[in-house]
Amino acid sequence: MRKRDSGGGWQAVAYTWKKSREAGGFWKFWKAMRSRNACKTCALGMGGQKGGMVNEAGNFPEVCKKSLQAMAADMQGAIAPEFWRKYTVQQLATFTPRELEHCGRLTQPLIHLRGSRHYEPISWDMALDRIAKKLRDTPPDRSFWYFSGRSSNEAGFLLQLFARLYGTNNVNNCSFFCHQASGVGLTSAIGSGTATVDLDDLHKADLLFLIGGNPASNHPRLMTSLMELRRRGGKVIVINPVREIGLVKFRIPSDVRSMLFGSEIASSYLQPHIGGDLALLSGIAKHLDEIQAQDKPFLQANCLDSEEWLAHLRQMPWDEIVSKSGVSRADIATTAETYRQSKNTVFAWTMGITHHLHGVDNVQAITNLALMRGMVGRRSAGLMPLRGHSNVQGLGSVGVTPKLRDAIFAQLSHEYGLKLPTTPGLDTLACIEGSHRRELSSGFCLGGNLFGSSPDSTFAAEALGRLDQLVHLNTTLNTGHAQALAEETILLPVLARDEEPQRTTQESMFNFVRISDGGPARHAGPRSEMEVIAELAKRILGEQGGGLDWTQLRQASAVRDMIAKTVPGYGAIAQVDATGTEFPVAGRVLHEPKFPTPSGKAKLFRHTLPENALDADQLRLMTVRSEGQFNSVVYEEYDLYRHQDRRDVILLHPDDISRLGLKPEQRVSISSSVGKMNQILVRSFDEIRPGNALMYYPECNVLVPRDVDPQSRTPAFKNVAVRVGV
Ligand SMILES: Nc1nc2c(c(=O)[nH]1)N[C@H]1C(S)=C(S)[C@@H](COP(=O)(O)OP(=O)(O)OC[C@H]3O[C@@H](n4cnc5c(=O)[nH]c(N)nc54)[C@H](O)[C@@H]3O)O[C@H]1N2
Ligand SMILES: Nc1nc2c(c(=O)[nH]1)N[C@H]1C(S)=C(S)[C@@H](COP(=O)(O)OP(=O)(O)OC[C@H]3O[C@@H](n4cnc5c(=O)[nH]c(N)nc54)[C@H](O)[C@@H]3O)O[C@H]1N2
Ligand SMILES: [Mo]
Repeated sequence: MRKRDSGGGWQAVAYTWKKSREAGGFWKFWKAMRSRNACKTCALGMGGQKGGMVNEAGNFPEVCKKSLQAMAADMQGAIAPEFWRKYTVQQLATFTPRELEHCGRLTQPLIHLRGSRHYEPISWDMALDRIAKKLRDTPPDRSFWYFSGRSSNEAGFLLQLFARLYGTNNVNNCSFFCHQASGVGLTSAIGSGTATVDLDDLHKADLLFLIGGNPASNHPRLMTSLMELRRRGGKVIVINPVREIGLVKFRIPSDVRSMLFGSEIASSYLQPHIGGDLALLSGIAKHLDEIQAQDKPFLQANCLDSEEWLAHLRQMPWDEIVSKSGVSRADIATTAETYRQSKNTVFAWTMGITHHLHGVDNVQAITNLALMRGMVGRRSAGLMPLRGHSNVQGLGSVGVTPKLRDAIFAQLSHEYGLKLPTTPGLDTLACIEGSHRRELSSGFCLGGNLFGSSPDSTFAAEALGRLDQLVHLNTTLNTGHAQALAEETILLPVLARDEEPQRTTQESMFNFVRISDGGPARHAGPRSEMEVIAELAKRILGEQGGGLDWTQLRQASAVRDMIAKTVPGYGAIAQVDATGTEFPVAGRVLHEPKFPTPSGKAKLFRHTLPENALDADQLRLMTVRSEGQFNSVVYEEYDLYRHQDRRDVILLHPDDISRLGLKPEQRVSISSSVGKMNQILVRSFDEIRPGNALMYYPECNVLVPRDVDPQSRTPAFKNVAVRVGV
């Protein structure tokens, strides 16, 4: 493959044409992309009432490749009825994630019973009956309820409510594999778990720290904001062990100048070791303290524990900071100087920060650095976790967490008189582990690919395999449907967001609630998620419905009324039907230094730097996304910007290749404490910091151990010690 000098560009435009042909013609595709529905991919919050490809500030066109891929995937034909007779589950288990996604849309309910060779079609009525019967016979705390991040606020609210009325708090979403550390870290420091900025703040910043993320691939629309920031004279400091080409230079498809010449994105690029961020961030703060660049009045007036924190930094040895971060003292000083000169800094971060055993510490360290110069609690500056799924944040807001937030619990109990469980409930990995110990026997998944996303795939398959029943509501086939079969596995085909018969809502990472109008179903067969949930609730909770009328709750507007009355900041959702107006969640964006903590002040946290040393023959492995995938769904095998044409590769720095006596293109085995992958191709990759390695998720989840960050329960997907065997 020809090495590229930039991300984006004509290739992205040509891709639009290719996808539109696959989807049955340009106009059909264009209409689908422009329909009034929130974009299906990341949480930047495109689309909604102003029409597709429009951002929250009303700018058009905002195109990204992933949204095209997701749309084309939903516009696929149906999986033919013969398919299920033709392929055994054993054969399906050998399909790659890409092959499974391209089989087409799921349109009929299916069941697989242990011992049977095939999935069998089953009617909706029979499928729902079987699920209802099994759940009625199961003690509620032996069940778990997993949510991905693509479902609407309405479906999410309804399913968590049903699960609790049924009797369990084993309710969780993919956040425990994603941004949980951001939520926990931010809440501990500033009392609120989401971004403190809106799009307007981002557009006024003069410096952005981009830490542990690859938005050129994963949040492409952010690239326009970064280009504009540079054009108005601002700076972008990238912190990433990999020099991602799209973060060096990007060609924004909607901008002529950028398309022709490319836009420089990073003004400086720091390449720490994997896991070196905590040391690096502490080092930047230590340098600022040494040059007396902290905002003392702000710290005194608005923060707790700043003196203790500074004292802790002062005794932290520079040697330790430099060796653990992998960044030189001089580079740390230069970065601190750049930050000192900035008037309005925004800190953005993604999985390179959260996927660690010290993910919460990482997030607190970012917050410390921002507070140190008074960059939180005012306009044009602040904290911005770049969220994953298009509605993962909304699901968290409306109650998809094990323990229900006190405010929601109180409202549901008082306003509606509901009896809800008070147990702590289990997080995502705890549900997998409980299944393995046979303490859980029923699983219900609203979207996603729980098997494919979990660490230690061998263990995850065993665990899910021990369940009596596993139910999936999905749009397409994925690896979980073939490689993690329970005693009885049921697939229920559901409508995508833009096929819903009723309006739904989604919350973007800027805390802005977007409206999706829905649209005509593309296939007969799939049902609305809300309809399936309400029907099951009716069958399981019986006449009394746990105190609610589940026939009425099929109406999205009735669900929104409940959300308005119970979810903090969501009052305006009650007007969505009358006015069609999108709204910011109240109380989230922080433009005043009044923090929603018990004391009203923000808090600074002290950290010890984690050991990051390896044996001489070990490497630190990060498991990441390629340009051609959305999580466990692989659309294309190639990774355009890292110029890789296949996925069964390990990317190593040339120095490590020679140090370990390897050769590029050689086949090797990669082993960790939990698993081994054979026949992996060594690829020479100058862009990675020596000592570190890169492989593609989800295939390499067999190597990721189940150790989690004790504070957020998130696995260290980005820091796996591995050995290369020949
Ligand atoms: N196209 C596309 N878009 C997506 C997704 C997708 O799969 N495809 N997924 C969505 C979801 S759910 C999420 S959560 C986001 C994910 O968005 P990202 O977090 O950008 O995705 P990853 O591929 O996991 O990449 C993480 C980046 O972190 C860097 N990194 C790894 N380890 C470290 C470290 O220790 N320190 C630092 N500083 N950096 C490190 C890697 O080099 C890589 O550039 O994207 C969302 N958007
Ligand atoms: N090794 C490693 N593991 C990781 C990560 C990593 O970086 N490295 N990243 C982690 C992260 S950040 C995340 S968020 C998780 C992702 O975890 P999940 O959210 O569980 O997984 P996805 O792959 O996004 O789910 C894909 C499936 O969603 C279904 N789907 C698509 N649209 C819809 C819809 O509208 N409704 C319904 N009901 N279903 C739909 C499709 O059938 C598709 O097969 O993975 C985590 N696992
Ligand atoms: Mo994610």
